[in-house]
Amino acid sequence: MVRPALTMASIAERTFIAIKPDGVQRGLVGEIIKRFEQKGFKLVAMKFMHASEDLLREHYIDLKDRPFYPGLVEYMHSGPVVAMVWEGLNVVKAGRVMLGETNPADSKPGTIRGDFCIQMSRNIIHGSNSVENAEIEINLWFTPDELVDYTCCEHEWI
Ligand code: IDP
Ligand code: MG
Repeated sequence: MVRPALTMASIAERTFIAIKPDGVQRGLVGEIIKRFEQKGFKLVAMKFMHASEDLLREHYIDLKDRPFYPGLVEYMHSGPVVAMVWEGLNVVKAGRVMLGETNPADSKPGTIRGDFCIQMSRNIIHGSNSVENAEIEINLWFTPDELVDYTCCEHEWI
């Protein structure tokens, strides 16, 4: 049997996922983590935290000139979030597909935003939109020692 070549770089791709304050308040933490686990991605880091306004302003710095930027920072600061790093083949792209579109109204049923929310300004989850941004966001939210290095038995088997 010829197996498709999987390079370490592609398997080890990482994305930054955050369950926003409304996702936490609505009790969707377990459901969201379950979806990433069931898909086959590997959890690398996770913390439950009330993010500072400085961190959130920096996280959304690309949107600083948009009219909704102050409200977005306020929303993200309104309660605790679950910040996570997930790893796996094409995890950035696959994560975005799992999230759905920015506007829940455009998100298909079966996606997280398609299944659990209705408003763009309360869309329960964040996911990096490129490999480059994932790296920036991971470095912004986590210190290197918070990224846990371990072997996942499932991955050894695959
Ligand atoms: P994304 O989260 O799907 O990557 P972005 O365009 O990066 O979408 O926007 C970041 C976040 O800002 C969105 O998830 C959403 O919460 C919020 N947002 C985006 N566009 C609007 C808008 O037009 N009105 C209010 N909030 C918005
Ligand atoms: Mg974005």
